[in-house]
Amino acid sequence: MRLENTMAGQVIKRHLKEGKLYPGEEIAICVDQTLTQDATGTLVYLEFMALGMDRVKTELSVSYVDHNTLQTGFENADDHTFLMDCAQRFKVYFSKAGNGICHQVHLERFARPYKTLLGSDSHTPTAGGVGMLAIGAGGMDVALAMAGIPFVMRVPEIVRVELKGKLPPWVGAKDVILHLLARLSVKGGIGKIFEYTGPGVRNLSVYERATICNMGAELGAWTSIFPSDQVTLNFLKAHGRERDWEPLEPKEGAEYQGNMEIDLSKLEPLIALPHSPDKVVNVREVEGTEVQQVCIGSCTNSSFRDLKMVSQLLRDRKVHQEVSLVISPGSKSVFGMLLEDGSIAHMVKAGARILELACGPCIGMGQAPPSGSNSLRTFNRNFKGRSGTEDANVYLASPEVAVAAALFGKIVHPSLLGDHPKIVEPAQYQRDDSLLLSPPAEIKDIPIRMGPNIRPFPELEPLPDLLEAKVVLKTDDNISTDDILPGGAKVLPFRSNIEVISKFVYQRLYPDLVEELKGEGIGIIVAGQNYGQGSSREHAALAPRYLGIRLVLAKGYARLHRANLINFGIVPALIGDEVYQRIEKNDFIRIENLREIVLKQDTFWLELKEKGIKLPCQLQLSQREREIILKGGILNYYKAQ
Ligand code: MIC
Ligand code: SF4
Repeated sequence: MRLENTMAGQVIKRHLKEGKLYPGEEIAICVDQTLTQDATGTLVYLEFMALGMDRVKTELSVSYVDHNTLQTGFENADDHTFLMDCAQRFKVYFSKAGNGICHQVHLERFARPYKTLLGSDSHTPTAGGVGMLAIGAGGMDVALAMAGIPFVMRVPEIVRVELKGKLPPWVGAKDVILHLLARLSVKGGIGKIFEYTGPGVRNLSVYERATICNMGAELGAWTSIFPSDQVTLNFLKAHGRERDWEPLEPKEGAEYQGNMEIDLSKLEPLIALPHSPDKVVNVREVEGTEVQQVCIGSCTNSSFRDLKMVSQLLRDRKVHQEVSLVISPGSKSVFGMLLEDGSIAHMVKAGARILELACGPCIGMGQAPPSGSNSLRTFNRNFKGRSGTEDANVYLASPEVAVAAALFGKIVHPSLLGDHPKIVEPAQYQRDDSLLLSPPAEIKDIPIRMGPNIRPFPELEPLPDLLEAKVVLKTDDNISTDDILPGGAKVLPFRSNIEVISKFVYQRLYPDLVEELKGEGIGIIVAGQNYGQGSSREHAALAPRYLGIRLVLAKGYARLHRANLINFGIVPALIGDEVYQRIEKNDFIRIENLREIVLKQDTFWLELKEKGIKLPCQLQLSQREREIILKGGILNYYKAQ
């Protein structure tokens, strides 16, 4: 299998530390760069300190503040100070609040072809737009990478997506990935890397490529990657970084485990309906649906091309009186250009509200839409409740569709706006580093300020040998980490305090769960397919673990959440549909010799005491993963070494 001739294979081969490049094999790769953002980052730095490290061992690490920027109390501000001190102490770049969204800033400022990037955020693959192998991971894995420990992964299947033709007017890169989501679903990319090739690639700018890679996360993929070609070189030049360029393309004889084709010229404007990014239909099918809010921005769609186009379309027009249009630019570089050429003025005059350069409404950090309203967003996720309003309906579409909806007050085909503006990318972007702190040249033993809400990483007990526990929860397919542990302005400020944040576990769907678990002391969760889809937030594993969850029985797992469960010593067992049907909430399960089972067995039996039945379940774990779970988590595992 000529995996090494694919683009992803070539990058992996150059970084391979252990194992063989064969699908399904466990390998370890060296990580050149890491990124963290504040909502996951505080825990990463607590973990990094718990590993006893004094500086990062990567070529480059960046700590971004972009999620928890609303400062309604001291918590978020204290987190920012803590992260700034950590960055100075451990030799890390620090991107202050207001500098932009991590993925967009990283793409412009640091991403490099042929390099590897591990980030504590699921949209880290955005950097695949320049031919980087960029992977989202749980914070603990990123802390280990910062400590110079190679990243352990299973070699994914590599799928080639051959692009032909050119996007027609009114169709954007967003439609390419929405089209793939419609074809493959939110589970379609699990265990896969998507590699984009073919003659259509050269018709896409780096930003458009990045949009496609960004939402590969919604397919559940490991990552997505584009070639590094002349377009990439021009992009790096425009950002003053041509020296970072290196070519990357598939070599002769590259073999793929899957092949797909997309004719870009045949695509039409698409839209994802509430409440899943794969509920995709043609915009025509929902024409006439009224909208009360339109949000433009996020790490998916806030490039110069996107925002310039939005401003051209808003120019001399007025936002519909029923609509609140909010725009959150993704980086200072793009924002600065748009300020200077007057684009922001056109937006403001049309009635748009310009927000801070941050994630903002995408993670429910403000701008919750009105009750029962329709909100159309250029973002990447529309899980129920994520916007901050439980009964709001969130639609996902391109900036073209978004701006048309803002002007007409309803979903319409964007061609109603007349001619599609022609946007020429600047030959030279501004570089504004006023909110970016470089790492100090020398190691300074500066004190790290830790506000009262920042609590040390909790101690985790090893796996018990006898597990007797109740099924405290039985859920459906596609439960997201937003369901397990919500984001939003009310919960996110507690990301540095596991004790407090654990009170919000499953708060929306199962508000009694936390109390019940407190009474039980220990518990088991039963789940359907694709359990834990969505974000990389390790809090969605650590907080349930803190409350006493030691075993999850699911029909299938999302990659990131599965890794996080293991990292915190929760057993991620697999069950078939028949077993799923037979287990109910409140069933009492007994497993003897659990340690022995986890160490050695691939199948074992669950005893449902009161029903007097035994049901089979499976463990698909590597030896390393088994040992991590036995120790009660990866931190204990590395400390023991
Ligand atoms: C998200 O989009 O859900 C987030 C917020 O960026 C998360 C990270 C987090 O929960 O902090 C992600 O995608 O990993
Ligand atoms: Fe931020 Fe939204 Fe992107 Fe997550 S998906 S990094 S919350 S902009």
